[in-house]
Amino acid sequence: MNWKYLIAFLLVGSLVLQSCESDKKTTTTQTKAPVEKKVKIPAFSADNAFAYIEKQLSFGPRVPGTEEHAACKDWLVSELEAHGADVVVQDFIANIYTGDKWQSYNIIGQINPEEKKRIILAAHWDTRMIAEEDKNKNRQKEPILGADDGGSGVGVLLEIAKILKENPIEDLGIDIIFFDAEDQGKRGPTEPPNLWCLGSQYWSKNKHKKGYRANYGILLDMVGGKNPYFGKDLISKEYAGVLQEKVWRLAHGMGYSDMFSMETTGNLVDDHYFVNTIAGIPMIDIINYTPGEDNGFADHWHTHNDDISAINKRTLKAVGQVVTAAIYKESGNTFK
Ligand code: AHN
Ligand code: ZN
Repeated sequence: MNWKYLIAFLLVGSLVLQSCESDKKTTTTQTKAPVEKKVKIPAFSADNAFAYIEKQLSFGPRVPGTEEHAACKDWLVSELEAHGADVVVQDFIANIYTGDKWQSYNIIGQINPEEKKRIILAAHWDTRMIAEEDKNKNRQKEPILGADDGGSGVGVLLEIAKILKENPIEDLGIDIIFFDAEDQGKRGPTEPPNLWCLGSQYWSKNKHKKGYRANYGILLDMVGGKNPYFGKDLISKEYAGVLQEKVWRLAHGMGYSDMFSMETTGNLVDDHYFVNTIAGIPMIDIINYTPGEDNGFADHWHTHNDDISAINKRTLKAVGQVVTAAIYKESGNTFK
């Protein structure tokens, strides 16, 4: 065979092959299942999460507009950056129901910022300006330390940021969002829900990046108390029911059925409510709430007993390990 024929033969052959491939492409465009990879799920350290809570408490109560709050913000930013996150601080003024206008900050730590497929892990980082549930009337006007209510979710997520630095994942972006001014709302059955969760409302209307999208989000709120009851709240069920189901099934498979209850709880207004309804991103809440009991929250809730003694390491471990497993399984496309 002479060279000219050989080259012509190869050219025609490759054209035929190419056309076959483009045929294949056009016929298999629907739901091509992503490749499943077995990923190792790193161990979550409850000791580290506990230390991150202690560190937050060392600043004092983190009420928006105070020095303690600003100092803790700087530390949170540096800690996320130390764990390799690309951090955006979103400044805003929180208009509190009292008429106060407080300087507030949403803190967003982006991991793999260029990845299209993204998951949000969120918690509020502010602490309540009053202790209206405290038995001691003289101290009800003082702000709380918020070890569980404020500290716990952040502590768990900082440990997850550390894990992500030490065990990098590919093909998946994570945004750790610390919402501010969640807990400065007005209590009462007739009060509008939008007096709460001012940071998540602000973020949902003004995302940190133009055109920002995430596949879904997981919110942690009061995830450090002893003997918690993590039931399925109805807001999560309505807007992100499939995800809620998957996370609760995962928790049961990991041996945490004593904390994660398959029962539904109630319509809990929390940061996830606004992310679901305003931003349109499905987000579930893992929150210690027992319906029908008094206010439904733990005994230390909105009291001065919400200090480090309210924190239980086994609870931190359960929540932290479940969320860690969810994201590593997601990165391996085996979260089902
Ligand atoms: C209300 O009490 C309206 N929502 C519960 C959200 C919350 C308060 N999370 C922590 N503190
Ligand atoms: Zn609270």
